[in-house]
Amino acid sequence: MTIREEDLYRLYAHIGSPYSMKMRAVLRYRRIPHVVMGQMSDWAHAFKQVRVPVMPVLEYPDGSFQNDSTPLILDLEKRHVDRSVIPEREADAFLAALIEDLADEWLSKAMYAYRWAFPEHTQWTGRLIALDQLFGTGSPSSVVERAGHDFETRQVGRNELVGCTEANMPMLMSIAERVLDALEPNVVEQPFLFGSRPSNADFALLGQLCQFTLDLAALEPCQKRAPYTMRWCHHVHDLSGYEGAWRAEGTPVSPAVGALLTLAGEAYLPFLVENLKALELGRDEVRIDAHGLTYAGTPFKYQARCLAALRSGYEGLSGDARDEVDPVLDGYGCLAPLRS
Ligand SMILES: N[C@@H](CCC(=O)N[C@@H](CS)C(=O)NCC(=O)O)C(=O)O
Repeated sequence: MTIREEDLYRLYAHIGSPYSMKMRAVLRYRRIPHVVMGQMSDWAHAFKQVRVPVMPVLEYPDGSFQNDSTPLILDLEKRHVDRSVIPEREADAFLAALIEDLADEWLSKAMYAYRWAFPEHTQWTGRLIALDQLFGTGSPSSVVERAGHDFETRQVGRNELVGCTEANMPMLMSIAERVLDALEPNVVEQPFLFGSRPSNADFALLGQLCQFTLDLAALEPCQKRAPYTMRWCHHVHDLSGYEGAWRAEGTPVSPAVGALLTLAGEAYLPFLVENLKALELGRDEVRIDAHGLTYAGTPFKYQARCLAALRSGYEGLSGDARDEVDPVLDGYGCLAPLRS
C-alpha cells in the first residue's frame, strides 16, 4: 500500500514529551497514516498555528492544526472508524475518560517531579532533551550542552508552579507508586484496563509512564517496583500489529481500574474540586489532604475545565450507563465530586 502525501497527518512531537508519546502511540495503534516531525525548526511553525503553544501539535491532512491530546483523540475517532480507542460500552468509556484525565493531570505531576526535582539528575535530563530538540541539526555538543542548561534552568524554575515542591514530594511519589502498583499485575494478566484492547486511558498512562523509563530518578525505583509495567510501556509505544478485545459484558471492572478509581476518589477529584473552589474564591492556593499526605499548589483554569468536562460527560450518560457506572463510581468515592 502506498500512502499518499495528501492523506498524511503530521505530529509535531518529541520523545521527552509525555503527551507526544501518548498521541504517537494512538496514531500507530489506529494505523492512521502519519509522520512524526521531530525537528525544532518545524515546531516553531506548528506552534504559530495553535492558540496555546504546547506539545504535541497535530497537522491534519487538510493543513489545519490542532493540539491538546484529549480532544484530539476524540476528533480522530470521528474521522476514522477502525481500531477505536474509546471503550465500546458507554460506562467504560466514561471510566476511561476519568482515568485518562487522572494520568494527564495528576500522574503528570509525579512525572515532572522525577524529571526536574532531583537536582543530581537534571543536568543530564536537560542535555538529553536538548539533543532531542536539536536532533539532526548537526549542532556541536557545546551547543547541546548550552541548550540543555537553558532548558534545565527553565524547567527547574517551574517546579513550584506545577507543584513539585519539597513539601509535596511524598504525595507526588505516592501517586506514581499507586499507579504502578495498580498496573503491575494487570499488564501481565490483561494487559489493558478495559480488556485486552487499549483505550485512551491506557495511552494516557503510557505517555507519563514511558518517561519513567527515560529519567534516571524514576528509572531505578520504578523498575524495582513495577518491572512489567516499565516493559509494558515499550509494547504500548507501538501496537500497530496488535489486536485485542474489550472486556466481556457482566464482568466486574478490573482491580487495576478499581485501584485507579480509588486514587481518583481519594485525591484527584478532590483536587479538581478544590482547584475550582480556589479559582472561584480568588485564592492563590489549592490544598488537599489525601492518603495521610498533603498537596498544596497553584490553581489552574485548565484543570477547572477538566472537571467541567468530566461533569458534563457524566451528565450526558444514558440512564442505562448511569445504572451501571453509578455503583462503581460511588464505591470508589468518585460519584459525589462528579455530581456537584
Ligand atoms: N493538555 C495538553 C498538555 C500538553 C503539554 O503540556 N505539553 C507540554 C510538553 S509534554 C508542553 O508543551 N509544555 C509547555 C512548555 O514546555 O512550554 C495535552 O494533553 O496535549
